[in-house]
Order: sequence, then C-alpha cells, then structure tokens
Amino acid sequence: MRSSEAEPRRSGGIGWIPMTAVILALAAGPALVAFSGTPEAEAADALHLTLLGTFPAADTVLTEAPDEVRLWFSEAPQMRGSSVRLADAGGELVPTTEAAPEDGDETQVFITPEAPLSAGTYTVHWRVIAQDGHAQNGEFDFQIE
Ligand SMILES: [Cu+2]
Repeated sequence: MRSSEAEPRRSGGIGWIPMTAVILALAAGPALVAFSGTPEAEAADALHLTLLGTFPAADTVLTEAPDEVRLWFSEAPQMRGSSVRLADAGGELVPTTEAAPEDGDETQVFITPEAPLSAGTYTVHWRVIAQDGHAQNGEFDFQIE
C-alpha cells in the first residue's frame, strides 16, 4: 500500500515541477524581454537620430530626373563617417558629390548626381553617424520613368 500510494504522489510531483518550470519560463520570457527592451533601449532610441524623410520619397516613380537626393534626419549627423551613395539598377555606383549638410540646416544631407540621371531604378544607400556616435544606415529605392 505504501509503495502504491507513494508512486502516484511521486509521479504527480514530477509532473508538477516541469509544468511549473514551463509556466515560469513562459511568464519570465516576455518579462525578461520587456525588461531588457525598456529603459536603456528607449533612452538609446531617444538619443539616436532617425530618418524623417527623403527626396525622392522611397518607392516613388518620378517623371523627371531629380537633380539631387536629400535626406532629412531628426538631428544633424556627424558628417565624418557619414555617406550617401546612389546605385543604379545594376548596383553600379552613380557618380555624385559627397554627402553634404544643407547650409543653415544640417539636419538635411544631400548629394547631387554629376550627370543627369537617366530613366531606371535607383537605390540610395545611406549611413550616418549620430551625435551620440551611433551609426545608422538604410537604403531606399526610387524610379525614374
Ligand atoms: Cu544612439
């Protein structure tokens, strides 16, 4: 009797512990993610510059070739280490001026193609250094009909 009474208790105990571990893991997982993603990450996001807009706007189709490519940021990037490059549909770099801040509004950075752009799809690759030293990069396409 003793052993048959002990057996279910024991198996019940074994079953209960893993279930508790699973529940704890499920509860702790999101909590840990939330914790690691909260105060420090938000502070870093607040410091990071963000891309506010571009000309041409991403994924637009233009009927006329733009004479520049311009990016607007939430703060003035550090120009040292920052770059904006233009590539054609084949991935070849299109000759442009070096990325330069707009006079009087250094939150805007622009490049100017050295020759008028022909019809086709282009990709803008940008990389900028925020005032806090963090690099941000991205790319977007536009098309000229
Ligand atoms: Cu940052």
